Amino acid sequence: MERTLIIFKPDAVQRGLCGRILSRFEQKGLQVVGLKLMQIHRALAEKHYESHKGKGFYDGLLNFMTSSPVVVLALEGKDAIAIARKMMGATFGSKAEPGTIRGDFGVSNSFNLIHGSDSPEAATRELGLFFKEGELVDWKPANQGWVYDLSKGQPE
Ligand code: IDP
Ligand code: MG
Repeated sequence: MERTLIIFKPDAVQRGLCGRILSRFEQKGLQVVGLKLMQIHRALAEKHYESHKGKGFYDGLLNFMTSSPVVVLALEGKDAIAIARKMMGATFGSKAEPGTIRGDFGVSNSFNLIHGSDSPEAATRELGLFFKEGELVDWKPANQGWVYDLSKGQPE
């Protein structure tokens, strides 16, 4: 099982889309193991997006991400990182395919509703930035044996 960090960005919170976006992940079968509303402070935004430092959009991105509360989530599942990225769609709503979160809920070339870790290394790093030890909860969903085929001992 893999864990990924998801952020419902300020535009998703302000537009009242958190419930609908979360429902998509729940319906898919990804399990919520961490969830909170928070305001991202500048230093945390800088750390989170440090690989983009120096790019033209970097300052605007930091302003956007710190401008209003966000919801951060840790999602767990087999291949959760790639599955969540696929569900998010291409970076901007103007290009993202219909059926994806960005494709269905946005049109902007700047505000794009959601962040998702893009690799196992990024997920580990980002989960560590946004969740303290003890904030992630290990639990077994009652329907796990119907979300996955567990007959061989591994989720399939
Ligand atoms: P991703 O979120 O789809 O992985 P990245 O290219 O890694 O996209 O960029 C990180 C974030 O930086 C994007 O989600 C978006 O919020 C912002 N961003 C990227 N490119 C631009 C741009 O050209 N204008 C404004 N914001 C941008
Ligand atoms: Mg990225």
